[in-house]
Amino acid sequence: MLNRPRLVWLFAGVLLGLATGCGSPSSQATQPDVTQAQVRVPVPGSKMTAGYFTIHNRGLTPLTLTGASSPEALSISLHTTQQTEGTMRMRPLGDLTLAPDEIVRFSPGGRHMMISLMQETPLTAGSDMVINLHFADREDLRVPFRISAL
Ligand SMILES: [Cu+2]
Repeated sequence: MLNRPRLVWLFAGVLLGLATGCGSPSSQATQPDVTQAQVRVPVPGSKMTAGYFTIHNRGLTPLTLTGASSPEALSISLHTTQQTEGTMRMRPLGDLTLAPDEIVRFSPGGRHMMISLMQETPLTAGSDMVINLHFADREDLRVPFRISAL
């Protein structure tokens, strides 16, 4: 019996990989796709900044993002932003589970990473900061975040 739906699914996955311009080898097809990874240039003198990215669960099972860390940061927290009585408030996001093929965006005014930097290292626009994303169900993902004047 021909297993046509599975063939179509695999083919779609290949097309998706091409469309997103992902250079990873096809053996890594289930690796989460992280794009638009950016860290805001900190205000001069500040050790706090924010990071944003888009994550796509390309696997066939749920993916749970539990946190992030960096050799250049004392701590990184995942936050969400909620409007309460006209005020924007940040709250811890907690574990974030993505269904297969789900895409979640961290963007200014919404979900973000709160980054407490190790020291007042000048993070220059255009350079990269490595951030490791942690998951409940797979090994860490090492992502270069572009330092940007967002
Ligand atoms: Cu925050």
